[in-house]
Amino acid sequence: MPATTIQTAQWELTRQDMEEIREKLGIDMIGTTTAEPFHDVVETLKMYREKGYESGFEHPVIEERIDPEALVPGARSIVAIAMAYHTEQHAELKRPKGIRGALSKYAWGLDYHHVLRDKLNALAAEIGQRIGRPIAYNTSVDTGPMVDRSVANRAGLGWFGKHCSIITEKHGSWVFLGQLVTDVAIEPSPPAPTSLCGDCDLCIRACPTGALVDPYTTDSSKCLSYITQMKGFVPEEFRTRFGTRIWGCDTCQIVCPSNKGVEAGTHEGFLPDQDLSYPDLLELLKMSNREFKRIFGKTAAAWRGLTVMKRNAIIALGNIKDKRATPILIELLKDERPEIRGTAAWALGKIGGEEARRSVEKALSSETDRQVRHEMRWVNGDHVSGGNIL
Ligand code: B12
Repeated sequence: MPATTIQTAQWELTRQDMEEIREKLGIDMIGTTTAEPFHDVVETLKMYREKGYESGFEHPVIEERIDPEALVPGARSIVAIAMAYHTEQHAELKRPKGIRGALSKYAWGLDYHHVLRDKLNALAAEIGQRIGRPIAYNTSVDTGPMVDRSVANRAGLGWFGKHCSIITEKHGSWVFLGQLVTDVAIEPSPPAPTSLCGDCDLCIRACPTGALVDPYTTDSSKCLSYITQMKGFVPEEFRTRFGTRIWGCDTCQIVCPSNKGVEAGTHEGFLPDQDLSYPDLLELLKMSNREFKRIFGKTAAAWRGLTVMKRNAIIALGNIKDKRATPILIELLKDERPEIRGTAAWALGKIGGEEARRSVEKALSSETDRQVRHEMRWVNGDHVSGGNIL
C-alpha cells in the first residue's frame, strides 16, 4: 500500500502501544511517522553539497537518504527513538588534575551506536511479537542513509536548533537518535514544530570557529567536531581553537538555553569514566594501538584510530604550553607519520624554550617532507600563529 493512503488503513499498533513498548524497553523517547519520502530535506542536502558544507561522513546518495522504501520495500512507518546521554554525573564530573585533554560529552560513556542498536533490535522483536507476524524492518543509528534529525522532527521528538541539533523538550539536545523503518502500520505521532529558537542566536555567536554559518546550517570544514575527526594535518588556523579539546565539541550545546534545567539521562551505559572523559595527554602519547583499543574502543571516540587522537593530543599540549610535555614532543619529531612529526614541531614552537628550538632545528636539517618543514619554520624566526586556550 502506498504510504500516502495510509491514513485510511487500520493501525496495527497505536501510539498507546508504542508508549507501552517505550516504557518496557527503557527507551527515553519514541515517536512514529509515516514512510513517506522526505522531499522537504532535498534542497538542504543539495545546498550542503553545492556549498561544500558536507563532512564526507554523510551517505553519498541523496535519493536514498530521503526514501525509507529504499531500505524496506513496502515500508509503512518509521519509529524514531532518542536516548539521553547527559547524565547527572556528566554535570558533576570535574576535570582531574594533571595535563588533561577533553572528549566531547557524547563520547564519555559507551559507544551510542551499540546502545541504540540494541534498543532498536529489541523494539523490532517487541513489535513483531505484539502483532503476531514476522515484520520487515531496518534499523539505523548515525551511519545509515536516513537524515536522523529530519526523521526525529517529523516523528515529533524535537525541533531543529539553530546549532542544527534536535532539541527535545525533555532532555534538550543531549540525545542520540536512531530509527526503525518497518512494513508495520503504526499510528503516527504529531510532528514537532520546526523550530522554537526564536530570536536566540547564542550558539551561533559562541561557536569557536564560526562553523554555524547560518541558522540551522553547519559548514563541516569549520566545525571542531569534524576537524577533531579529520585525518592528516589540522589546518593551522583551527589549532589554537581546539583549546584542550581532543575529540568533538560541545560549545553550541552548552550555551543553548534549551539545555538548561532539562531532565538528565539515566542509561547506565552513558555514565562517564573520569579518566576517559579527560584523558592524561602524556599517557595518551605513549599508548600503543592495542592499549588504545582496549581503553577507548568501547567509546564513540575511537573509530578514527590512535593517530588522529595523538595528533589532537599534541595540539592540546601546544595550547596548554606546559614544559613537561617537551621531552615526549621532541621524541615525536622522529615519528614516521608526517602529521605527528609536523604537529609536534608546531607544539614545541608554542611551548618554546631553548631545548625545543635546538631539537626542531636539528630535525629540520634532515627533514624532507614539505609540510613538516613548513611546521618547523619557526626555528628560523618565521611567524607561527598564536592564541589563547579556550
Ligand atoms: C555528517 C554528520 C556530522 C558532521 C556534519 C554535521 C551537520 N550539521 O551536517 C559533523 C562531523 C560536523 C557532525 C558533528 C556533530 N554531530 Co553528527 N552526524 C552526522 C550525520 C552522519 C549526518 C548529518 C547530515 O546528514 N547532515 C546534513 C544536514 C543537511 O542534515 P542535519 O544537520 O542532520 O539535519 C538538518 C536537516 O534536517 C535540516 N532540515 C530539514 N528540513 C528542515 C526544515 C527547516 C525549516 C529547517 C530549519 C531545517 C531543516 O535541518 C537540520 C539541521 O541543520 C548524522 C547521522 C545521520 N545519519 O543523520 C549525525 C548526527 C547529526 N550527529 C550527531 C551529533 C551528536 C553530533 C555532534 C553534536 C557531536 C559533537 N558533540 O561533536 C556534532 C554537532 C555539530 C553540528 N553543528 O551539527 C547526532 C545529532 C543528535 C541531535 N540531537 O540532533 C546525529 C543525528 C547522530 C545520531 N544518530 O545521534 N556530525
